[in-house]
Amino acid sequence: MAVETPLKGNIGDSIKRKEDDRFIRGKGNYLDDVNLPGMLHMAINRSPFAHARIKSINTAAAQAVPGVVAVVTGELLAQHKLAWMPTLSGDTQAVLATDKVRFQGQEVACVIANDPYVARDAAALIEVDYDVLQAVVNPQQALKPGAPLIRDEKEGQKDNHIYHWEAGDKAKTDEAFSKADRVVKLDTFYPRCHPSPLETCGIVADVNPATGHATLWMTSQAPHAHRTLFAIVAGLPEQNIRIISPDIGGGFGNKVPIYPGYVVATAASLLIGKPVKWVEDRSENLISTGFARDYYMSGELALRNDGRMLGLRVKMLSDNGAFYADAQPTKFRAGLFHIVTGSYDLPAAHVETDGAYTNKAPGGVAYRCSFRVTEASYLIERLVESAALEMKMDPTEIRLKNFIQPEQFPYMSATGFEYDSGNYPKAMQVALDKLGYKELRKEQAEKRKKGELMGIGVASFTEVVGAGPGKHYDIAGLRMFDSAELRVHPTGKAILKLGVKSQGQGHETTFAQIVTEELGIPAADIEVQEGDTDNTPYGLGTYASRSTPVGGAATAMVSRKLRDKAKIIAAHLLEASAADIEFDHGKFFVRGSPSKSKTIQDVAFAAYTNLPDGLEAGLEGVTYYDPPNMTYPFGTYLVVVDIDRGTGQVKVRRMVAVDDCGVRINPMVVEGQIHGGLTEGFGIAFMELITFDEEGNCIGSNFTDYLLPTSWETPKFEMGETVTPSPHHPIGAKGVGESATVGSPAAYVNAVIDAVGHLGIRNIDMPVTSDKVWAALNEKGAAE
Ligand code: MCN
Ligand code: CUM
Repeated sequence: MAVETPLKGNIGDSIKRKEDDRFIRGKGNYLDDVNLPGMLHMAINRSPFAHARIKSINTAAAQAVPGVVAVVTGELLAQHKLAWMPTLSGDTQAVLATDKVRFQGQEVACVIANDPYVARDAAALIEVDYDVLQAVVNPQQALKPGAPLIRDEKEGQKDNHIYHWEAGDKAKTDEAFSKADRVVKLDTFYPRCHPSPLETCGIVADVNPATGHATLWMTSQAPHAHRTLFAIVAGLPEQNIRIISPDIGGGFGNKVPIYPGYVVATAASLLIGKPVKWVEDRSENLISTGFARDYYMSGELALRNDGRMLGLRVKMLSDNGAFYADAQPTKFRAGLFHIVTGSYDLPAAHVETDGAYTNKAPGGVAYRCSFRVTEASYLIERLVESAALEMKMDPTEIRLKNFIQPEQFPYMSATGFEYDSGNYPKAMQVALDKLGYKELRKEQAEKRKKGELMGIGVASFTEVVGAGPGKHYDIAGLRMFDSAELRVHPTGKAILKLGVKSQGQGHETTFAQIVTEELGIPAADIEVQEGDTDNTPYGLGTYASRSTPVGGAATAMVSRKLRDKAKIIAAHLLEASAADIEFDHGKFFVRGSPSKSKTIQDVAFAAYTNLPDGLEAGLEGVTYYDPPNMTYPFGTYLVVVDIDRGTGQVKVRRMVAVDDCGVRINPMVVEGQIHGGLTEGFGIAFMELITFDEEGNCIGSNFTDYLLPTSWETPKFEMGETVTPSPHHPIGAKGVGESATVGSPAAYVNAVIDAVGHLGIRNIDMPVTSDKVWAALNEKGAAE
């Protein structure tokens, strides 16, 4: 019987995820698992109103509850200059409201008690006297003259407008439109949805009154950046702050912002001198933490009669809620909406965007999105679908006609982005073959004759992930590079420390694999550490699928640094010159004689025991990597749906997803990322919605109103791949963590429109629920 040799964990090996061992045994260490002696608990009193002036706050009843240690109000925080804090986009946000509440669920006061339930009960006893004001619940309403002013505390703020921003070339775009045979227009809305990680947000703040050291266990996707911001906001010396991000039960962007609860718990621990824990419940997470989208988009595509695209014009209006708190580079106010030209060779484009304050929770960019790429991708893919429909072209044909061609890379887009590499026609072909596209079109035609509704949706998305370079990208002024520190111990085992932070993406496995490939140490012998600011090198954290493009590149580079030193040591051991040493998968040998070799383990031991004269001991190093460009993963997604004319119910019959994220480090992990993203895309397209009534009451504040897909609803996915390496990444990898959430919603919606387009239905906004589909059919006299 053949014995299977276990995979060493080189690039391309689908080894099992190391971290899952502790997760599936229930041995993970999540925020709520952190318990310290003498720890107190915090609960938050939140506003029931979306917009109201605070007349008075009476804390007496709460204070009188046995077990309550303190009640913190905005007034108390104001004495320490902590009632307001800066947001990641340079605005300010109330930590605890002092003047007004500006969204339902806003933090008003906090109770600190010796028991979490006592804290909750007491928080409910805080009496707040409100003067209710008119609420503004959408950005169109917010920008009307005479709309209630939400941010009246901001000096110089006379209305609810936040920013106006443009990209591309207006004159050139206008010219393209004037020469066009036809213009196709689409107005669409990408509704507010929520990342909804399984684990909500929380903190255990432990400020030592004797030393002044603050240890903060925090659900943070970016612990280093958060530490710097804490140092600046709280005025604490940065070396006295240690942020530890323990195991994270999903982030999806929700754990990028700094939330008021973190700040109050830290302040409370500082004032009381005891550790304070705060953990949100599900509704608190849904109503007050970083949401996603809420974007109104209007696109126009200028075309020639043969289907060639000439220009793109886009206007967007973004609902940012009461505080402008998107995490996004300061240079790009609307994030990476620039790549709205997608996979197409568009000679001209002009993008305009405005942001408005409303009486809704702040946030806006979170949820597998790379700073608004999701909305951009949705718009262009829906717009191309509309064009195909109006021009009676096959949606694959119009795409093939306009794709940026493989030989055009590196490609400079009309809005000034340099796409690194791609082969769009190939990804589409692989997807079409896998689906059996032609046959299905025939089936569709047959069905249509019988009055049955079947649709095939196409989306050929390109996204952009992996911020920096630092000269173009920053968060709150901090340049976006990332880092890796590698220590190889005498026995040849290693510890890799990273500036990024996994929330479930499998970093402990995949980053070890990069070292395995570069140095030959088996992945099982490499411990990956992240998320502790005292013990990992500075980095900007994990979001925008930047870990592999940036942290992964840093890992490869630090491994190569160590390899160069290892060659000098190997030369010493082999009594040769370092220039003659070759390396192949963990073995060093003199060029031409591979039989006499030293392993990386031999070399590691020698690094501490037997060094050539003059060489420093040890085998360790650190690399800070500032990428020359971002990476541009892409793919084609195809969806087949059947629609019931009696109920409007949409059934996803098939979903084929072909992704290209360059070189795959661990194909199984990549597929897992895509599965998750396709599921989220499905939820966004068909189920998830956070909406608000006229008074600003949040509808969608729990999982019976806000519908996440379970295994019952989720379709089966058929996956395929192409590999177009990134030319500037040391191992050719592009990010993949967001691709499927970015690319799939348009594919699902396009499938629905493909099924009903012949009836004259051009658009149904997400979530495409059966009642909306039925109503659209009914309007055209096509419902049963
Ligand atoms: N990978 C690979 N080969 C590639 C690209 C990636 O093997 N060519 C592996 C990576 O090494 C890593 C994983 O795939 O283990 C995702 O890598 P990457 O695309 O670099 O994304 P990040 O690690 O930076 O993760 C961030 C991304 C984002 S922005 C969101 S939001 C999101 C996502 O990842 N949140 C997630 N996927 C998630 N998955 C889980 N389980 N939980 C989340 O909160
Ligand atoms: Cu924008 S969600 Mo992810 O980039 O953490």
